Amino acid sequence: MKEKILVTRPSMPPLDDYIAMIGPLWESAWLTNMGKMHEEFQRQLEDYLVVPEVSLMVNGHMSLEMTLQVLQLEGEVITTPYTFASTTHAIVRNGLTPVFCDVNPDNYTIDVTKIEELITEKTSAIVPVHIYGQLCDVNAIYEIAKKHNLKVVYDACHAFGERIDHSMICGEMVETLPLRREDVGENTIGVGNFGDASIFSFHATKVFHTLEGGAATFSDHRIGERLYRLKNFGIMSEIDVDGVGANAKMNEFQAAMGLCNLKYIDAEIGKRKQRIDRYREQLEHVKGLQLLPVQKGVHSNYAYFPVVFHEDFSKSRDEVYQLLRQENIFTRKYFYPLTSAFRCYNGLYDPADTPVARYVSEHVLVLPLYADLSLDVIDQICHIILENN
Ligand code: T4K
Repeated sequence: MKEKILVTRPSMPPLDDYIAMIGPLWESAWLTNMGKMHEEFQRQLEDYLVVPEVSLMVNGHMSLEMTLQVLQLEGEVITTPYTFASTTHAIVRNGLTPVFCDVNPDNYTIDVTKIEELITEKTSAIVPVHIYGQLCDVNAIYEIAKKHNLKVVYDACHAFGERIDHSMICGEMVETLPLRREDVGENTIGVGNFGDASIFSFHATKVFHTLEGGAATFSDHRIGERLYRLKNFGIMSEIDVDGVGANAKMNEFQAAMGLCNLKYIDAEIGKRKQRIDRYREQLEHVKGLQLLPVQKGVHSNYAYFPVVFHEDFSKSRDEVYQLLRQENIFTRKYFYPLTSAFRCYNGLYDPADTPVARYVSEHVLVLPLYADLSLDVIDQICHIILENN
């Protein structure tokens, strides 16, 4: 391949759209600290995600870190090690102890049958991850959290814009959700409505981006008020600071990019679907390859295309990685190593405690996927994978 193919490539709105959007910023000279673009983007996002409230942030990581702080958690937090560094770091940077639960072998989200055995009197919350946009078992997590009085913060960084059919959600939980009229009308629920809060990333590499950026969604207005202060150092007024906050604000240029990209998001998701369909046509039902399941009742955003190369496939994950690299195609081993195996946590956790997560991380490869990826390139990638199989 002459051209280098990377695992992803940000979708860019037409340049003229962005220039028109940021023009007023030169005139107003108001560049950050919750300006007009920020307000408008927040409003449009609440509509798009169909959630009661959005708090915009500088990135997904700070959205999680700040939200965990706002909830004033203590002690232990049950989460999974099969994720990006951010999820675990955000817990640790809040002075909390991550307790790693294994993932289920079908879609690599938290194994809800193993959560309860990890709960102790120190447990204050669960931080599940909708990994690759695969929705966790939100019904089971709701039941466990209610029974043990735990907070739930979903890392939904991969799940932007996803929706689930009402019929898939247990009746009792639906009654607790502060659903907006649009939700009921469309008979689907935006993924940001589950738990006490959900966190999204708008990093350049995501389905939807604001250069860098992120957000928390929630229904309790008090969370929004505290986030609003804490993302700006805890400043209440010129002379009053009431909270050990940080600087986690989204600036006006990020918000402007968000407003531009929001116009194209449905088309973006549609193109991703076409590309995933092309991969699936060739890789589905091949012995030794495991693709993500199509989740019943979930309106996917087609965020990633991971393949697990089992031992009975003709090539190992690392061989496929190398073969593709020789052809100028750069896949990624998301998510290897497990966060519990990171050098910075050396000796604290044992990856053997989460054997399914460890196995998946040692066998998974995320293949290139973005809206403008040519279908021919996908065919070539599949050819290289399947050659001599
Ligand atoms: N929770 C989860 C589950 C997450 O996956 C993430 C982020 C977070 C929380 C935290 O959200 P943020 O704080 O990041 O908003 C990338 C992204 O930087 C990261 O946002 C993402 N997850 C993670 C899965 O992927 P790296 O270390 O792989 O990034 P990098 O620079 O190697 O880029 C990946 C590929 O994208 C490269 O092949 C090049 C291409 N690329 C990258 C950039 C930055 C571009 O084509 N253009 C670009 O501007 O982490």
